[in-house]
Formats: sequence, C-alpha cells, structure tokens
Amino acid sequence: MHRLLALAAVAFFSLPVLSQSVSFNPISLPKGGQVIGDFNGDGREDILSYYSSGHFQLQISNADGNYFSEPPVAVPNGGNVSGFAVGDFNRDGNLDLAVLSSAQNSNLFYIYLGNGDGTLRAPVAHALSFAPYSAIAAADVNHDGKMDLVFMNSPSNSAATFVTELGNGSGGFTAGPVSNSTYYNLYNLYTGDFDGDGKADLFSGTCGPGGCNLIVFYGDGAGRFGSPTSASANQSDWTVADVDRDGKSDILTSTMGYINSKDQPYLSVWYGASNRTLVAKQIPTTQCTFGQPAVGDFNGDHIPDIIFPEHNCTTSQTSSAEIAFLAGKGSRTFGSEQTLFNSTYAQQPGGATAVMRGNHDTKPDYLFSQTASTSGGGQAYYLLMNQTSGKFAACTAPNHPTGFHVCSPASGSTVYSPVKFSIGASGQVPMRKVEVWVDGVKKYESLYGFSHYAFLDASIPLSSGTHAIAVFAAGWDNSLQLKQYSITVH
Ligand SMILES: [Ca+2]
Ligand SMILES: [Ca+2]
Ligand SMILES: [Ca+2]
Ligand SMILES: [Ca+2]
Repeated sequence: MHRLLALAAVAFFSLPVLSQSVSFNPISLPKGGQVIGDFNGDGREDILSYYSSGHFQLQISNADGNYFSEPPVAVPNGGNVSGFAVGDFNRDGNLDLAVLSSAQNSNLFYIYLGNGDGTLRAPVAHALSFAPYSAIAAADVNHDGKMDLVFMNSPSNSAATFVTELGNGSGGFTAGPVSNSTYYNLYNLYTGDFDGDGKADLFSGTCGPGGCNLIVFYGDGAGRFGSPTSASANQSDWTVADVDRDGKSDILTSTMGYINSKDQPYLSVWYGASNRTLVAKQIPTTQCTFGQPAVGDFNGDHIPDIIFPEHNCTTSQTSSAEIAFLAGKGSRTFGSEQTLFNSTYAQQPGGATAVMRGNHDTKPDYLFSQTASTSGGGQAYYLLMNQTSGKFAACTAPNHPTGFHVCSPASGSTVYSPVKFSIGASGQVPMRKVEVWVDGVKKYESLYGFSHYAFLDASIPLSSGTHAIAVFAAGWDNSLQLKQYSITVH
C-alpha cells in the first residue's frame, strides 16, 4: 500500500519534467543541406545541397524512411551554384526550384520545374538586367498568388541592390521593382515578416573588422524593400524564426567570437516588432554557443524551443561540444537544457542546420552536419527524428507539398457543439498559421507549425444549423490557401 502511494507520488511529481524533455533518434544521411522541400510529394521533406563545380544535388526521401541521392545536376552556364529558392512557380501543386549560378558575367538564373516525383524538368534560363547576383529568395511579394523571386546584388565596391522578378504563375517571370540600399558586402538573404504587416520583408547581414550588422529591409507589398532597421552584433551565423510565437519574424544567433573576441555562453535574439524596431535580448546557455541555432516546438507544449550547438568554452580541439535543446517557457524566457548529441570542438557539430519534416508525424525533426571525425574526413550528416511524446498537433499535414488534411470536422458532417477542428496544412513557402472562419467570421487563429507545415487544433462552440466553413493556411509572405465546405451542428 505504502509502496503504491510512493510510486504514484513519484509519477505525479515527475510529470512536469517529462513534459519538457525531448527524445530523438538520429539517422545518418548521405548528404545534407539547408534548403528543403517535398519534391516527390510523399509528405517527407527532401534536401537540396551544393555539389562540386557547377552542380547541385537532391536527397530524396525513400519509401523505407531513408534518403537516396539523385545524380548531381549540372547548371548550364557552368558557374558555381550560389543560391536556391523553392516554390511552386507554375502552380501545378509540385514544388519547383530556382537556381542562381555565379558564372563570369552571366546574368542568367534557371527555373527547374518539378515533376512531383523528385525529378526535375530541363532548366529554363531567365535573364536579369545585370550581373552578378549573390543571393536569391522566393516569396509572393505582391500578393497576387503567384510566387516571385528576389535577387540580391552586392558587389564588394558598391551598395547592395534588390531586384524583384514577378512570377506569372506559369513558371515565367517579368522584371519588377529594383530597390537600392546603402549597405555594402551583404551576404545571405532570408525572407520573413519582421513587422507582422503581412508583407514579406528581407533580412541580410554584413560583417567587417568591427563586427556584424544585421539588417531588415521592410517590404511594401509591391516588390520594393526599404526603410531598413539595423542592429550591431558580433555574430555571423544567424537564423530567421518566430522565437516568441507572436506572428512576427525574429533573428536568432549564436554568440561565436568574432575576430578577437571569445565565444560566449548565451544566444542572442532580435525580436521583430510592429513599429519596425528589433528588440535585442540574450538567452543564457550553460556553455559557449557557436554555429546556427534552430527553432521549433520540439517538446510538444506549443511554445517554441531552440536546438543549438555549444561547447565547453575552451578551443582545445578534443574538448567536448554538443547539440543541445533549450526548452521554451513562454514570454521570451527559456528553461532547462538537454544534451541531444555529443561531439568534439574539432568536429563543429551544428553545420547546415534545418528544422524539417523527416517522417509523417507532426513533430519537427532536426537536420545538421559535422566533421566526420576529430582528424577531419569530410562532413557527416544527421537527421534527428523527433520521438518525443508531447502534445503535438493531432492532425498530420497532407502527404503533398501543398493543401489541407482536415481530420475534423469532415465536409458535410453533422456534429455536436463545441465542434472539434483538427487540421494540418502544407505550403510552398514556410508556413505561419491556419485560421478557421465560420459564416464569414474569423473564429480561431493558430500560429503553430514548422518548416512548410502549419496546424490547428481548436474546440469552437457553434449554434445549431448548417454553417459555411472556410479554412485558410498562410505562409510567412501571407500567401493564402483556402478550403471551403459546410457542416451541420445538432
Ligand atoms: Ca510546380
Ligand atoms: Ca507574386
Ligand atoms: Ca512585413
Ligand atoms: Ca516573433
């Protein structure tokens, strides 16, 4: 009797700890990469990687749960691949690929339309007004439902320019607005919505002897980018994610020493705000951070968490380094840490990180690389498959790169109030939210998802009778998908 009570007490008090901890199963991949998308429409994301001298390569998900390498694809102009962008440029439901290749004096970019089975059609070359370009990003920047491309031209001796190519929805593009900046030597280009106005913005950075400058260029909804807000940082590895789940994009960095400064035991975040400021805050960690952090609800409590590399603050090659998990507590605070993967400082775990859908469940998985051994030997790639038993979304996203999976209520069904809505959505851009509207009135908004997927679970009281249901899924650029149907409430 006493023994049973004691066990029950232990189980009760250990529950809060259990709800925060995570469990991952690592699988090895032939290759990694930071650009992902479901190119073969099986509900698992595939991985795009650079390949030597003018080639790129797709790692495609297999039916057995692993990945296989497609043959490397040669880019026609022979230049080195300098950027990828993913989107459904011809709106056939299959993901397509835009490739930027930096050949000498080439002003071409290439569109590879996807066949939906992991294979790509022959590339179609498009000419830009000038060359060279250093980065490419995809978003529907003018809200016409057709995916657009933004190119960054940042030569070393003049200020960076952003060139928008407006998509025609059939795989073609026409020259759009050009936005000039006053910033030199920008590198990396991310899209997000840092002021939460529903218009896609750009983020880029530049680093010099005095440190780095993080810059957000706000979109006007017509393809122009300007009104920059900048923040000084020591950090050169950054990621764009909604760290506090307020619907505005944020910038998260590790605190790697830059030039003569040392690595520090905290992460830095700049929170996006509707007044177009960036609100800086530090997130303490137990060890020194380096590399690129990643954000997602990895433990199933619907609060964003962080996975990041850290090491014991010495630079001895054999000293310990690890991939760590930091549980979000809400209100921009973070709690307990957990080690996910042990390594050494020499191996620099946490290269090429991405949060992705590696299997069919609703739990975010984590992709990273590291040097194969302490003595070198190329890169080793790992996908940490999330096995955590938390309260994740109840309804999976469809096994397709776009569309909805409505688990409840079914179209035409007769149900009791409150009505349980449980929906997963897939999109061609990173997803922000799912909304349920009833008879033309917005009833629920769910800012919950990861990568190209968003989810909604809600219990909504409805009056008796037949109701018109509209379900919206929105990407970070506010590109919308809509599903409409009716239900009857008893
Ligand atoms: Ca397509
Ligand atoms: Ca557009
Ligand atoms: Ca915006
Ligand atoms: Ca945010």
